[in-house]
Parts: sequence; C-alpha cells; structure tokens
Amino acid sequence: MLQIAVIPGDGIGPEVMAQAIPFLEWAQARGRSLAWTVFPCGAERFLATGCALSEEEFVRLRDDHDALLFGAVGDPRIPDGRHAEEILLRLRRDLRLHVNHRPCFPLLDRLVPLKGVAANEIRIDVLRENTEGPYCLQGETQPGQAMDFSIHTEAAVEILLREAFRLAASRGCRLHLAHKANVLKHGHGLWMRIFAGLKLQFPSVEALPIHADALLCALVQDPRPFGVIAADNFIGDLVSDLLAAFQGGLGLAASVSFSPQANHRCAALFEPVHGSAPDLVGLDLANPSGMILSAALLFRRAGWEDEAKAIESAVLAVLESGLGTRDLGGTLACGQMGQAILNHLPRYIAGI
Ligand code: GGG
Repeated sequence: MLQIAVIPGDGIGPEVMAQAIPFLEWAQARGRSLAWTVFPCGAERFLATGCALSEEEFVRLRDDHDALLFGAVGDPRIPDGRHAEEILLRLRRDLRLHVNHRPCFPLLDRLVPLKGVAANEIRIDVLRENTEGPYCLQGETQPGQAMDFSIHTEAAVEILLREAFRLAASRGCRLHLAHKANVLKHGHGLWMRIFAGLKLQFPSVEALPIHADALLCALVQDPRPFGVIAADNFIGDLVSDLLAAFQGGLGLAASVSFSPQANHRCAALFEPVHGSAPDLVGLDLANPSGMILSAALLFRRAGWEDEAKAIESAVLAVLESGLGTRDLGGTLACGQMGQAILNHLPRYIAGI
C-alpha cells in the first residue's frame, strides 16, 4: 500500500490540491493500492498556534509515508516566510531531498513562446540541488550591510551531479552544468571539480560546463540542443522557471524532489513548480495542471506508468481542444479545468 501524505499548504495550494485528489481516487478505483492522509500544515496553523509543522507530524511524514504530495507555501501575512521554512525547506533538508527534478516537455506548439520551435523539439530535464547554496538560510544583517551565506557540500553536490550524469546517460543526451565559477570561486569551484571527476566515470555523456548567464541567453535563442541541465539551488530555481515558460507557464510545470540514498521511508516530494499565488486565492482562477501533473510524476515513480501517461495524455487532450485556464488564454475556472482533465481520462483507460 502506497501511503501518501497530502499537504495542500497555502494560497492556491488547497484549490489546486482539491483538483488532484480525484486522480488519486481514480487510480485507487483502477485497483492501485494507495491511501492518503491530509496534513493541514500551513500559514493558518502557524498564525493560530505559532507552529506550522510539529515534530510529531514530521516524524509521521517521514516514517509512515512513502511520498508527499505538496501544494504551495507562502502567505503575505508572514512576510519573512518563517512558516514556509518550517514546512518546505525543513522537509527538503531533513528528508535529504537533495535532487529536485523539473522536467520541461512542452505539450502543445501553441503554448511554446519561442519563434519557430515546436513543442516536441524541447525535452529538457533540470536537476536542481535542493537543500543548500544560498537557500541554506544562514546569514546576518548588520548595520550598513547584510550577508547571505551559500553552502555547498561535496556530499550533496555529488549526489545531485551523479543523478544528472545517470539521467543524461539513460537519455543519451548532453549534460550542461550551469555555474558562475568565474566569480563564485569557492562554491562553484567545488561544483566544477566534482563535475570533472564524474565526467571520467560517465565517458558516454557529453558533459559541458556553461556560465549560467550565457545559458539563459542560449536557451531563449534555441533550447533544442539542451538535454539535462544541472545547477545549484539558486541557479536551478531561475533556470527551471524560465523553462516553465517554454511549456506555457508556471501553471503547467510539475516537479519531484527526491533522495537517491534515503535510509528513511519517505524519500520523494511531488509539487507544482508554482508558489501560493496570493493574488489568485479564492478567485477559482488557478491552473491545477502543474499539481495534477505532479500526481502523474508520483504515479510514474511508483511504477504506475499507465496511470502517469493517461493523466499526461488527458492534460494534452484538454489543451488540444482549445480549453484552458486564463493563464493559458482560456476561460476555464480551476475546478472546471480539473474536471475537464478528469473527463478525458476514461478515453485513455480503455487503451491501458
Ligand atoms: N510549490 C512550490 C512552492 O510552494 N514553493 C514555495 C514558494 O515558492 N513560495 C513562495 C510563494 O508562494 O510566494
């Protein structure tokens, strides 16, 4: 029995999660052995109690579940994001979810904003280190200056880069390391050394370091030569949002964070790339596709490829029919979009 912890979180998180739950029910109805428990961790709880995720909940998440399905965190009432640190950054760090995989595979030509590039010509996997870099939350503010420290450990960098080499080898594509080692000599110098070492272990992979600023320019000019891009937490965050735009926007982008060498039960967290989007809350305008596609990634990781493909095909079918939420140029509300995707599932079940 696959035990899933569901954390809707803040902002549009609960709205998009409500659209993903029917896909869990659908998989269950098809005979897949799964169950889920909702954890109400988020800003409301933090504001009411001062605690966003209790120690007891963390231990239950880690030891009694196989995967987390996560919505979004972030709330303007907590401008320093302390509760988000307690939830998402804690889960990423303490579940050792070093690898954040953000696949970019545009579904529809119409949604690709680049001139002369077809959807099926772009297939890029971004692997972003998920626990360190400048997001280690260490630093200080002094009179007249502020500092954010950036930590890169050999262990975490090697885990991330080894996964990137493995993925590039299995896809038979190029691997780029996005870096700024010309200025970030210590941290990114370490990335470059580990990258060079692993390159010797994966001789079949064409592995190329590239300055992150030049990479952004090259991606917009022509994303077709790129296959796998590895990056630290900060650069990976920026690159993957750019690539989400190639898919049609943040509303369509899904991700998984995982621990390749976990010695605890819960080693993967699935979430849309988008955040809590406070400006959309309560308007029923959010696009639930990234959340639903994150559930598809979860099914794929569980080995349920048929269900994962069926969901992806259903999203494509909805987009091909010209329907979509406002961010995609359509008129559907969040609930209508979720229902439209769900309505396209039965057609694909027959072929499974
Ligand atoms: N699903 C990704 C997520 O929630 N990330 C956290 C984040 O970006 N928070 C900022 C915000 O929602 O404003």
